[in-house]
Amino acid sequence: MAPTGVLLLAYGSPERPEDVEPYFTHIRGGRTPSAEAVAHLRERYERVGGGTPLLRITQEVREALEAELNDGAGEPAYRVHAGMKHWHPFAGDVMRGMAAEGIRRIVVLPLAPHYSHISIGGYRRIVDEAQAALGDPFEIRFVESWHMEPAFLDLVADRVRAALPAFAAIEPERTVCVFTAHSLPERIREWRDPYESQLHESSEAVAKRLGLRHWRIAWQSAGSTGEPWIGPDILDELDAMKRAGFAAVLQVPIGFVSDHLEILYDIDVEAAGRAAELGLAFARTRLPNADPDFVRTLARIVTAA
Ligand code: FEC
Repeated sequence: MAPTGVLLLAYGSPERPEDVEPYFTHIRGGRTPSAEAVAHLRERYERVGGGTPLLRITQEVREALEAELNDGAGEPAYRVHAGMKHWHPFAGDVMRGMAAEGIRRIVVLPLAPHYSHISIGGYRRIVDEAQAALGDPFEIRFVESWHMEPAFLDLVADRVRAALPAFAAIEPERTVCVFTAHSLPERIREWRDPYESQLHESSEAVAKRLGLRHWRIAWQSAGSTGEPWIGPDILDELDAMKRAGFAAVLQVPIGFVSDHLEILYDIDVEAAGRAAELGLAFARTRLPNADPDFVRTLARIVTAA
């Protein structure tokens, strides 16, 4: 019997400076962004070393997940692939390769825990289009969200426990955890998108596991598209936490699972910079990346699907 295919999906990242414009144009659905916007994005990639490790980490996860899923099996029961939304290797091309390999059943797992019609719905549309273009080769199980997977919540709680000792010199009463996810345009509320409530649910579940007294939710990485985006933005929330008398802030980017631009620039440069200006002690939790506990979590999600 042909192995079951697993298709991991991630956002995609430009590999070279000259990729930034076509990548950004792809994100914008084919509309070319202004030269200033492209230059500003290129600068952010330069600030984090010329590129981000998103593709490398996703490939490490792919490899480790395949090993985890086939552990102990004689004939491999699973073949894991990784495809991207906005850059190479594009998910549709990866699906073509999986069909050519003879794979007929696939579990599609976006590497983002919370569902939104814009984000995960976008992954779904790409998969459906490729499936139709290839002549319906696959039986598909698409995992829409996994924000309440207990192993994921335990993992995030562990990352918080590991980070809090950085604030050992500050009274616990003056320390606050702020859970963040990528902001989205406010218009998602018009179609009762579950994205905001899912972020609240998962953050609350982690806070409960830890018995946190002080925790909040904020949004990060909002785009400049000329429409309102969901707030409060983390940068404004840092001001608010300072005014509320907190001395230390631990940012927990629970909406992301890998080091990439929204972590390495938006948190490590921008948010950390704002916290320093405000005189707040600041740290963030380590991302799951290709850590063994995360790979085991993904394996549980795949086998359940
Ligand atoms: O490391 C990298 O190179 C890629 C980092 C990256 C990740 C990511 C994840 C999400 N995004 C989400 C929503 C939006 C919406 C727009 C938007 C725009 C950008 C731009 C860059 C970018 N995103 Fe992203 N996103 C990453 C990178 N994102 C670069 C373009 C410049 C900018 O606005 O900063 C607005 C589209 C538009 O302009 O019309 C909406 C969501 C996620 C989390 C889920 C996921 O990972 O798929 C939601 C990683």
